[in-house]
Amino acid sequence: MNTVIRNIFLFFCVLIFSVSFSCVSNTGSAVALEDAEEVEFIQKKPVGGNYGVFYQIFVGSFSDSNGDGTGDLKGITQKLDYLNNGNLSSNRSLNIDGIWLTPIHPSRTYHKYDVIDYKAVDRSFGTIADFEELTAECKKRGVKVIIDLVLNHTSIDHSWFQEARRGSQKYLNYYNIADSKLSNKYYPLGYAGKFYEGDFWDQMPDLNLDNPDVREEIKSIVNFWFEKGAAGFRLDATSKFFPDHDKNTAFLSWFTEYCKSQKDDVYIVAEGWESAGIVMSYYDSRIPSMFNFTMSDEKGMIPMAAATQNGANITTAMINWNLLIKEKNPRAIDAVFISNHDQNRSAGYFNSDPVKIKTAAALYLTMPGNPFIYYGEEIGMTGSGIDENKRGPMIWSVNSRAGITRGPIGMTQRWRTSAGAEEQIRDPASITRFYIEAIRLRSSNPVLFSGTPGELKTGERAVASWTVTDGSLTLAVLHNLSGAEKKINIEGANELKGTLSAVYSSNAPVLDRQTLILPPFSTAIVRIQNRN
Ligand SMILES: [Ca+2]
Ligand SMILES: [Ca+2]
Repeated sequence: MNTVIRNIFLFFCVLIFSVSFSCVSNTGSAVALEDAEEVEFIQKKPVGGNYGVFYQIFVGSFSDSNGDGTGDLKGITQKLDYLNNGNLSSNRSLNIDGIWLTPIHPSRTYHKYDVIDYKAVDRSFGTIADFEELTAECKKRGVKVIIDLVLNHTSIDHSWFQEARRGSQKYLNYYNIADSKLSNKYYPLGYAGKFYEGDFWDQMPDLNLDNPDVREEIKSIVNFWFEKGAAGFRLDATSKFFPDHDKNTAFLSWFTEYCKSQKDDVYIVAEGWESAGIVMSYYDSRIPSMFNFTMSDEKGMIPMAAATQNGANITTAMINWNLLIKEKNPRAIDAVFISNHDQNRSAGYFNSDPVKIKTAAALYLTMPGNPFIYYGEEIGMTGSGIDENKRGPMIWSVNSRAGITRGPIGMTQRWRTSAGAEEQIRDPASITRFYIEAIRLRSSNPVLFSGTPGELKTGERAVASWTVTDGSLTLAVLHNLSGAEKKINIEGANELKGTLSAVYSSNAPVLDRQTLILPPFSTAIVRIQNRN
């Protein structure tokens, strides 16, 4: 086909898709472009600013381009069509908007949270040029790449620490050095009888983030990665920067301001694995996002809502959380997730029950803010216990080893999933296809990212429901967490905008005037008539 005819053809495909999508079918309506591999990113998502669905990649375990067993940056670039092929109607692509790469810098460990050089790429992962290629390819697809930045500590092999050990006063000041063992987190420096702080591990000396020279280094690192195409950062262990939470908030404020002065659209999300009250207080820094740990993990609110079929607690907590963080920073974006590289994989604690896995996904992929998917979650991969097990090889296929990594040395669980990404993409009943549909539903309704949530009472404990409003547009989001059909009266219900069903081939939700019929384990997005 010549280009003009092809473009016309694609235009009609999109038109047909748009119409069929607004009419809503829970599966299979959006296959028009499935085989159009040559599509050139014709369907940019309407999601703006720093809103987006993010995908966390544990780099060494994701995709191996050269067969040495270790995941690498070229391997990620090779898998970009799976992550975002630029075509929101495709059933082959997750169409995420952002990627978080766990640390890519030179390091002695497989996890690389002990950095030897902040301005280089670990040889096993590739080169700076590979990173630039990755970010350039991502940019074409509208995908932002944020990199893990570990500022609490370096590796003991970092040249700064080596200099400190040799007695350089300048570099002694880079770390938290004491004349005595101030706590059991202090270790002998091997110079002048001094001790250094190693909050996590004696191999990871804590940086002195009060030191202006260290801050200049950080500025230089930030600019270095902006130049290479990074859209922002995921900040590691921010609650460990100082023993004082107010000082951590002040540091985050300084860091955020500096990044914005260099790149006004920077996106930053921070890990502060602390209680909700402390995480909340860090929003005083006006950092865009903090990970919402309360929602994650086996006993967190999202998995518990799916497991216990109780929609009340999660709804109240989510609404209050969003209102409170936006009081502190009107541009705050909640960062919700159900698992990450430090937590047991969700498929494991759901006993690989696809209905529970899909129900949890439906919940968090329709909540306000930026959802973060942990790689492999979308294929129902399990992995729990020691950290290595949580970071296992991404299973691209169960029929081919191509691109599959060896995984961390020391992992004691074999990877477990009944089908890899390739097999699941072909199976409309799969977990992967459910994630694809849920992301499509979200991206087709940008207010789900940016809207302000409000209460929507149904009187049904097994229904999680809320509204999101942006300007004159209000959508109602309803999830039936139970195996019994629910009939819900929604005042002002105007139009069914989309549905999901965690039970494949079951009936889709139906809106009959103001009555919504929610079949078991289903989700509906309903537009509410403007009340003004
Ligand atoms: Ca490799
Ligand atoms: Ca520290």
